[in-house]
Amino acid sequence: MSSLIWRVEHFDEIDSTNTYLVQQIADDVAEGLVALADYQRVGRGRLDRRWESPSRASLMCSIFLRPRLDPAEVQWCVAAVALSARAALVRIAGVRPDLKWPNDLIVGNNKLAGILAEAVPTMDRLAVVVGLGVNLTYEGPEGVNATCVLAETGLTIAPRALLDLVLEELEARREQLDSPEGVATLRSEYESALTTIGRIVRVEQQDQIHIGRATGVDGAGQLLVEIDGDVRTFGVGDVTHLRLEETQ
Ligand code: BT5
Repeated sequence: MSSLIWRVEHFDEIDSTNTYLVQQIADDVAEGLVALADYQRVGRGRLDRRWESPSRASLMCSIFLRPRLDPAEVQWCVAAVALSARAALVRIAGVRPDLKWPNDLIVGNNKLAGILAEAVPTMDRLAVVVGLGVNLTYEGPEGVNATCVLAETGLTIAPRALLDLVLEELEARREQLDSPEGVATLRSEYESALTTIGRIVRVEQQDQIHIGRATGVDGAGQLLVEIDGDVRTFGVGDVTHLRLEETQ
């Protein structure tokens, strides 16, 4: 996709880069628009959760993509951004987080980054805003298992420097989103980075809890979990990696 040009809008302060970008999306807006904020008043996680960070202490950005995917395949956008962030973190700081399905980058058991993808209805192809928060010098809110690049490496990284590498890494993966062959390549990179696979997991969905062994992801990036001999497919949910003693 040689026509893809990243256009970064930088804000000292904003409510949420995702909210802003979703509002900007119209049929004539080309993909590649990126919002970057030093501080978010209402940084958002999934459901009604929050992404918290002091000013410039995490990378807070959102990226607008228009891939040739079905709405049910939005998870591949999450995968593309997560893998790009991971590769960028290796290059800039030498830290290689694992991916935790569906939307976290973790080091050990601690969350380093989170992703929030939102599909926007338009007349044209699928439009997706992918928000990325990466802790740089902030170790996350009280009581949350979280970490940051500074704590892991001793390095203080500027948000913009990391963003530029994420976008560079995303160029090739963005192209993969447009063809079944590309998605297959992305899927194998995703499966090898997903530490969830092979683990005993607890999947929480609203009022239901399921426990089983994660065996892989399907063609839409949904998590496959073997529960009592049956393989169940999960498109959404909060996953906890369990230690063996927690399953007994
Ligand atoms: C996420 O949701 O992890 C998605 C985070 C996406 C944030 C980016 S920042 C730029 C863009 N604009 C936005 O408004 N959002 C995106 P979820 O899996 O639901 O996790 C949310 C939970 O993570 C919270 O309930 C807290 O427990 C925890 N949390 C909040 N801030 C954190 C932080 N800085 N580091 C680690 N964990 C955090």
